[in-house]
Amino acid sequence: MNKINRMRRSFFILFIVSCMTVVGQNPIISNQFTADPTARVFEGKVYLYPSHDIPSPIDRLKEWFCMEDYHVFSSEDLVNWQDHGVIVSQENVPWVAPESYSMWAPDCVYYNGKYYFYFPSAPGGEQRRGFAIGVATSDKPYGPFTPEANPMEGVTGIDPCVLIDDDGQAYIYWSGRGMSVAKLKKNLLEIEDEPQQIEGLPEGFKEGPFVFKRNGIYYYTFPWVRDKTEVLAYATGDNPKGPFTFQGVIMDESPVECWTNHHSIMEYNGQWYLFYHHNDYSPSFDKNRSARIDSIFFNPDGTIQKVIPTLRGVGITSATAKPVQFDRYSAISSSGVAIDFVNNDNLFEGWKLIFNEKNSWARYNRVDFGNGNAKKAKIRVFSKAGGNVSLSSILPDSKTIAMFNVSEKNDWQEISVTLNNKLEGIHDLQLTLLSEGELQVDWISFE
Ligand code: FUB
Repeated sequence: MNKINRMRRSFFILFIVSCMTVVGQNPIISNQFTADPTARVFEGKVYLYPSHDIPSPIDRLKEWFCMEDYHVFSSEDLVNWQDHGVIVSQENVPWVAPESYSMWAPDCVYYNGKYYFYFPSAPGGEQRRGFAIGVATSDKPYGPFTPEANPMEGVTGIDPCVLIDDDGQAYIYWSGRGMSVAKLKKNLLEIEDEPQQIEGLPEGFKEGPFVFKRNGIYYYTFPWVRDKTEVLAYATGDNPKGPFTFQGVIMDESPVECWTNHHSIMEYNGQWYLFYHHNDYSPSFDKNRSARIDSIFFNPDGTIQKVIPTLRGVGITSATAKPVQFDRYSAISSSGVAIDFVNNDNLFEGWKLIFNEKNSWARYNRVDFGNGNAKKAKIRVFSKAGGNVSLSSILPDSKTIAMFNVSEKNDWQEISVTLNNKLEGIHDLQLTLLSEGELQVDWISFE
């Protein structure tokens, strides 16, 4: 396929996927892999610029990172995400080596009426060595973006991050051959001074810098191999170029040993959030990763409280818009609950809860019943032995709202019951198995 046809195909794919809405707790995007999530607030919405991991179509990258393009997503509630489709692809950047599949971690900033999308990739032709960083510009946060013909001069590496300071001066940070910073010229396309190394960071492999300013403090945050896999760590300083003082770890190693982590931190509607990735939809191959969000909190002295990854994630789930996925629980009983994929042939179909002990339970917090229009609850359930499950509201007050009597069946079944109580506003819910034997739950919906 020649370059023109490849570009046509990209725009056709862009047309098909734009306007698709993807809903998620953690991981937040369920229609594709999304790594290295950089989140920015533009025009009152959150825009997410992740890398786009794919299973490699070429042998050379079968066991490595493989990315050919970038999508952008937006959300107003951090729950419902609109996929705006492909904004930059290796096929429409003149300097990127064909079939290099190296569109690694990006960033995007707004400056003087334009959006600047920074991305690393493998240069082709004469320049072909290591990684370079390119820029694409747009009038809108969701594109279309026009890539510059050449990568930035004097910037060799990966994981660009741009900070625009309060005085309007922009700085670019990147990794590869150490952790570097340089001032950007007013055009945001070129560096203004010699890159310098960041001082004050701990020994050990580091990458993925993300720098932000809060209450006059510059936070230099980064993935760091403290032991075997990456943790997220941070240092602080009073100058955008450092030196910085190492402060500690924001997030420990992934419990499922995803070797990389990569993050961004931003404030939206008065709450700070950490965007990061694990390999939820690809448990046996950690180069196919998925973006997650959890809330992050600062102490009065500006230090950061450690973030424990959750499945429930952030935001309020509408009771009636989509089924509620209790497998993305807020809490579970200390025994008798397991989680597994619904369909091992398509992991993007998500997970199910498996209750296997009487009185085992799972909680799912912050479900919004609005004005109380929901009259019925439906459960998708699998139980060869049959059994009974109760659904309760445990906050703001404690009451049973539905009982499901599940008959024996060697297949999934959906059971609909009338709610015992009218529910209004936001509730924390609990599902409890009241019988012996195994019972699996895919979801609960309300109408
Ligand atoms: O996504 C490819 C690379 O993995 C990123 O550039 C690194 O930060 C790591 O997340």
